[in-house]
Amino acid sequence: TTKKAKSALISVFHKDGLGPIVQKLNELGVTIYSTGGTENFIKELGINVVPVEDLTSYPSILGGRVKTLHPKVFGGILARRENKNDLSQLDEFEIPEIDIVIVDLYPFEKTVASGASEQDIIEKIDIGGISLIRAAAKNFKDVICVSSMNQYNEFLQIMTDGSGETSIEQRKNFAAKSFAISSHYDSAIFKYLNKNELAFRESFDSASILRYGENPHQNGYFFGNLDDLFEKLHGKELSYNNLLDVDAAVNLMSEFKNDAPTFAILKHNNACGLSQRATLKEAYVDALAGDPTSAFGGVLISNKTIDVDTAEEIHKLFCEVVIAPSYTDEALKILKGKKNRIILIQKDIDLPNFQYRTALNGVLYQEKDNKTDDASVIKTATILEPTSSELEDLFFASKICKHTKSNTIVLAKNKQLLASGTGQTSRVDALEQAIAKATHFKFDLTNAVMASDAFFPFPDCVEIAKNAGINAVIQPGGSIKDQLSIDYCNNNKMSMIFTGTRHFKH
Ligand code: 93A
Repeated sequence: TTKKAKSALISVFHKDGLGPIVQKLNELGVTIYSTGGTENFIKELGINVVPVEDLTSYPSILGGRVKTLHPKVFGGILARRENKNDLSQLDEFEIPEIDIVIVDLYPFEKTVASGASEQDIIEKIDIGGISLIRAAAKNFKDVICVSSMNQYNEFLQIMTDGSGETSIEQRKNFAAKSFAISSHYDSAIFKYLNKNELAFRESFDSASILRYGENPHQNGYFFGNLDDLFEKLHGKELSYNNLLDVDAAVNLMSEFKNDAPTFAILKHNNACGLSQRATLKEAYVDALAGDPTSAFGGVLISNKTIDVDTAEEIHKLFCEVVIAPSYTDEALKILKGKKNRIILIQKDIDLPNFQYRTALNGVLYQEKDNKTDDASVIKTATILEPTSSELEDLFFASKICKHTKSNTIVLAKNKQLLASGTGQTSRVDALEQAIAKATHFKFDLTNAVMASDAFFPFPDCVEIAKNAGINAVIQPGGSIKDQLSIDYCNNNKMSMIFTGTRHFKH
């Protein structure tokens, strides 16, 4: 189990401290293979060194990304010295045994800490070095692996004491250190690539005590830093329910961020009014018209600066929260006219791209639904194509649908939300709720469009829609009974497009 080393592969980022080791190995008659920079360093000490390129008969390529990744290198490290087949293959392919591997990895963490660019950081993800370490450590029965400059001294001592011989205990000990190095290294890369999520988790350290939870008899807290996202200009503290509504509002409005003036009114996390118009005032007025009853006590959000005309209209309404990218001075003065009204400036900062919620005795995590239906993904399922204005309304409705509790049906016309069915246990219920609401507020559904968050399992929805005057439909498609809905549309001069993407929101 004691091994006398015949050859070593040395590839190190930090060369300082390596001198005495190569002197020693040279004295012991060990053949040294090495990579570019390390090879130069050794040569300058006047010590014989074989470029790894001579071993592989390959140059270092891709700007150094591939220099040691070669069977001639890894074969010599991984061959089991007690295995006849392994040894005869080394013979066959003229691969020398490598008994010592010395690596010091690209300084990934230091590069991240230096504030380098992403591209520079990515280049500092060591691939060949980490592979050498893992291979040598795996084969600790025959190979000793030095996996960091911090181990140079200890290794030199072993070489000196044993005259080039190492014991199985020493090799196993270095193997364990090697995997500590490689796992730490990969964890650092993981942390870097997940920095947003980790920063999010750190924000849990700062909890704000809320007045109460969803109801006054429940305690409530918010873990996070709202100041990162909003500048609060006026009003009382945001409550637990306000926060949920504000979250729903900013996610919904993110769909319309760069569009014409758009205004949305939310209640219980769903849009009860939303419209897009030439001016923000018109957008507000037509959003309110969608459901003036529900708008009472709602959360309002705009994608544009709130001007005085819009503020005058908003001021007539009792609302909990107003959110906008900015406000004119005059508009702000008017909105501040109600003591408790919360006025927020939404900063131009991306929200986290993931969601957590508790479930049973654990936590659910998911990526956000980042897919927005647009012309690039749709397929017309019917003979009739939607007209271009219907198509615009279909996408408009589908964006609202995505941010409304399932099951949902959204009805829209001329960039105005007419009504939606929200959080129903059946799609038919959702549609009937939407039609009843639209009718209640005296909307004419002729030529309105319908969006559904998920496919229609039966043709009942398209039939009910048609009877209400709707001619164009957007839905994911994918039911085994799609054809029944398609046939109904084709027989009744309706157009229907499939998006292929379901937008459940529970
Ligand atoms: O870019 S790499 O991942 N590709 C490789 O094949 C490779 N082999 C060794 N980096 C690679 N290395 C690393 O190069 C070592 O871990 C060490 O940090 C560095 C030594 O390069 P040089 O000897 O040219 O200074």
